[in-house]
Amino acid sequence: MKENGNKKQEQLEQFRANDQGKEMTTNQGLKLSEDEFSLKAGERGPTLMEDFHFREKITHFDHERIPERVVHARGFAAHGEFELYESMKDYTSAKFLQDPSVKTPVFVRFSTVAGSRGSAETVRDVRGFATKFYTEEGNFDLVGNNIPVFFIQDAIKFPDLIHAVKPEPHNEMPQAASAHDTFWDFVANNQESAHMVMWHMSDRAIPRSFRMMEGFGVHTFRFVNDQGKAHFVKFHWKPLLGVHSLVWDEAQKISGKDPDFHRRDLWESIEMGKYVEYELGVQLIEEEEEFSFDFDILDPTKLWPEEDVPVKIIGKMTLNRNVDNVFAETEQVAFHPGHIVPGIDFTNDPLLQGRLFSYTDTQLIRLGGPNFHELPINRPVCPFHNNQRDGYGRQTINKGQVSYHNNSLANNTPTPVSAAEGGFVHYQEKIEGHKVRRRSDSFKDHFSQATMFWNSMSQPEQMHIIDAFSFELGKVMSKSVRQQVVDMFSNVNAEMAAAVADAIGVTPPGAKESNITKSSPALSQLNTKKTPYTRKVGVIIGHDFNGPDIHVVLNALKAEGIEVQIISEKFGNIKASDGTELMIDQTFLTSDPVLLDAIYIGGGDGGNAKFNQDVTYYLEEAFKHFKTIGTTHEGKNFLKEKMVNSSGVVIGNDIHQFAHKFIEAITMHRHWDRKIV
Ligand code: HDE
Repeated sequence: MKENGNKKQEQLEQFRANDQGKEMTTNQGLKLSEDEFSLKAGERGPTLMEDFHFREKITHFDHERIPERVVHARGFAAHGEFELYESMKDYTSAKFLQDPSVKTPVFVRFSTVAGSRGSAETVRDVRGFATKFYTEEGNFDLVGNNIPVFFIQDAIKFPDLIHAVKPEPHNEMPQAASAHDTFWDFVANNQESAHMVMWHMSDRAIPRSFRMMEGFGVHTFRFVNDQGKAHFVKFHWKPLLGVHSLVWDEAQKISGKDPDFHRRDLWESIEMGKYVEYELGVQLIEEEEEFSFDFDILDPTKLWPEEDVPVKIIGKMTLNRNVDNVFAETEQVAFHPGHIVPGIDFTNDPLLQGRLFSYTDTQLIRLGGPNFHELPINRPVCPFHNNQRDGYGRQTINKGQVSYHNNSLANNTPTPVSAAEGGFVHYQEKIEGHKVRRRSDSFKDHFSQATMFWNSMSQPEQMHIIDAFSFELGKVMSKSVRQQVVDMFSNVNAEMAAAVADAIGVTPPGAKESNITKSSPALSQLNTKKTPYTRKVGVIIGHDFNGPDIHVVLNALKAEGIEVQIISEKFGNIKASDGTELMIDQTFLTSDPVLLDAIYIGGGDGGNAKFNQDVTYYLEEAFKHFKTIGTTHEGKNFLKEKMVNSSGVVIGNDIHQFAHKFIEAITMHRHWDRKIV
């Protein structure tokens, strides 16, 4: 990525340091002559207090850790740019949404919610999708998730939700998992969670990649144009690779084989120059239409079905640069839904209102004081001036004697300015009401959209939801909680609840007729974009493989941007029958079928029983996880009978035809109609 022209990168460049090839000094710049031995009174004597180098080094080390985020602790981030397709002038005065020729630098952090900073990444969880736009008018943070709704309707319940989902306090188990008593007890006793829980039990909660998931602002925001006219708006990120997920058995195994699976995938993509793209979409509702829906548009447990309120695609974000230092950038970045710019404003969504308090508050403990906005990653790219002063770690050297307003000694500057000059003016919504601790009746339908979500799922997606409930509730010790949950979800779909009840040994709820027949095809991942681009294929070969044929396949895969991993027994080169050689990228030991999207058994001779055993394991796992399998030459001999006529298993004679069909099958992501038992 070019530094030039990207204001954020130019700014960060001033803070980047390269220690390689340099002489070692203390933090005071004193050159050191020795870094291995502390200063002692005699070679075998005690360390001296005077050893400033030892003290500095150890003290710094002792203070290296900061508190992890109370939620979203495990995350990974990248830099990029946002470009607009068409001016949004009619809807918003936000400067970065006016001119399609302007590129806005962004920083995006993806995260899981429940796990601690070192937890595995492919757990069943919501994913955070937080974007900081460094605009000319200040930072705009779109702090969203990969699920468009939330568990609760009022921010005051957030500590309860998080206490319930985090490891239980008496034994700190289980890590990064909702499959335990307290989470499900919370669900059953806070039924507003029903819709979100359906998403949480669906494939959305185990994404194949950060690059293959949607992002949602969740709340309803406002766009306000330069005439002061407002629209309600919801934000969407749509990945250009489509929305794709893992299967649960695979996700669990990846947690052990590669706990860094998602960050590695993002990191490697960017390093390879296969930049990561999402389109930004907005759903817009006229102010006058606020009450025209059968749900309250301020209720964060509701989505706006795309078929009713279309998503207008307005721009594209490209992530094209990895961080230089995870702590300095990813860990220290401070997002806040309250970081907005003129032309964008809040609504009275009670969840959003509470978030506006929480995010600064949490940075104060996490980043150690009120000056976190001065950390390089958090600085806006436009100038900032006010009368705030001092505090831990203050970096700005504010000149002059005046730090108050109003004043005459500095001509009453810095000065607030009018809207015409770019000053932020809150949208003047008329508010009337009694001061109450209550929830509007319009927030009380907890099940209609949960049922709509269920109705929108394809058959395999519905099966995955039933399996997910059965797994999660199967881990719940309290039979009463299991029963309560099943009873609750019979309000979503009775058959689903009955299937779960059967799996977990509780009384099936009585049959209930739901009158909700609505579905939203946009919610099913079966209707998503499909492309083989950047998929990872394991190519398994033995000695004396057919060189020319394998090269036909490899070239065809690479031409589609598919990543190829040549796998065999040992590292080194492997010889084809024509004498050519291929370098092995991974061995059966270092790779694993769960880390790959598809397998190609290209033949050759392993020469021993271990090779056959390993190939069989790779095949069985790939088959079980509905992945594309290709075989040619001697590779065909490994196929079990159940695999031969199965969907997504491509068996080749003509090598060109095989390559074509194999890629077609990889494009499908998974072959759900395959019978795996
Ligand atoms: Fe957050 N959330 N949240 N949240 N959230 C935090 O802020 C909070 C909610 C989201 O990569 C914390 O800096 C409350 C919804 C993301 O750094 C904290 C409520 C959505 C991230 C906090 C919510 C989110 C956070 C912890 C209930 C989707 C990670 C560390 C009203 C729209 C950002 C931090 C990153 C992080 C509070 C609900 C998304 C404690 C009180 C809804 C992506 O401030």
